[in-house]
Amino acid sequence: MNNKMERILVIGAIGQIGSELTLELRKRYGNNNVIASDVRNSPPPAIKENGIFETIDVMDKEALRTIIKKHNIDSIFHLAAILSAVGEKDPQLCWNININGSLNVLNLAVEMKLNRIIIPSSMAAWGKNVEKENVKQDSVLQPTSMYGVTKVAGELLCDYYVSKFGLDCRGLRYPGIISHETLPGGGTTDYAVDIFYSAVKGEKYKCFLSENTMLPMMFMGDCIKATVELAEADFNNLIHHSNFNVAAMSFTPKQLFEEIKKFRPDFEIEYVPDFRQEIADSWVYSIDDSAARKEWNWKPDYDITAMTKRMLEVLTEKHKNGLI
Ligand code: VAH
Repeated sequence: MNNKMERILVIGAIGQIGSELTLELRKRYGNNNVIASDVRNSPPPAIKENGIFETIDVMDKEALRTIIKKHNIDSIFHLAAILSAVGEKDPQLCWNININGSLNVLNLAVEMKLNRIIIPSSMAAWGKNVEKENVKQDSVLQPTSMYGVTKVAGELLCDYYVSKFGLDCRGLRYPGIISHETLPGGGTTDYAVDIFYSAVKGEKYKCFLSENTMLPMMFMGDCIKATVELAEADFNNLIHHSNFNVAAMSFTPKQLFEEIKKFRPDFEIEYVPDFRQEIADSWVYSIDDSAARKEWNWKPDYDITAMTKRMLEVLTEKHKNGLI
């Protein structure tokens, strides 16, 4: 298996994770070796000005083939997906994009003999009949959201392509990701990002989850670190492939509110749960990531205090400069 990763395509490079992952990969592999792409033709300046951007619909297999050939791509990070909240409003769209988009990437990877494919999964892969605390790497997967169903199917597809075709395909189950660069789009954990924008603007935050909704979360710095470390790990050391548990912290909206209040004493919140409460209630409270720690030395850097401090620092500066 030739598993050099030198010419990289990021699909979904305008998204919350894809935009920051593209910048990190360009730092590590060179601006001209990391092609950013998205179905939207509106890359932020940081992406547009320091490398190549292509508009691609991952549902258009032939267009994707053309871009892979044009840029001599050998590895793909596929981050384009419909997330949980949007997915519950349009389950057919969620299935179609998340599954058929991934199938296009996997089939082209085999046909064009690509070296490495990264397709993330999510903590949404768990649902009923599973331990809520420290869910194990190989626990039962019975999600009740369409997004979660697509993540389980995606994990199984990736592992099938590893065993059937010898494809080097890897993935990790992201918790809710918190970041200050690109707003998330359509997730259930997005409250943990939105709340910081209200805090720095001095506005009361209306939280769409109840105060005691415990969920696993991760700061973007750790999300990028985990994604790159898994992508660069020696394939021969990996026992798992498509579905590594990764974790950093777990908290409730109330705990996050209390943490922010340490820095912003006047901050206020109200809890008005909406349809996303049912999705959040189907998810686990915390994750056992011992397999990732053992197989590729995973270790997070940010806890709730370090994350809160960093989010408030950056967003306060952006607010002062009229950027948000
Ligand atoms: C979502 N942020 O809320 C995503 C993520 C498990 C959470 O997959 O849908």
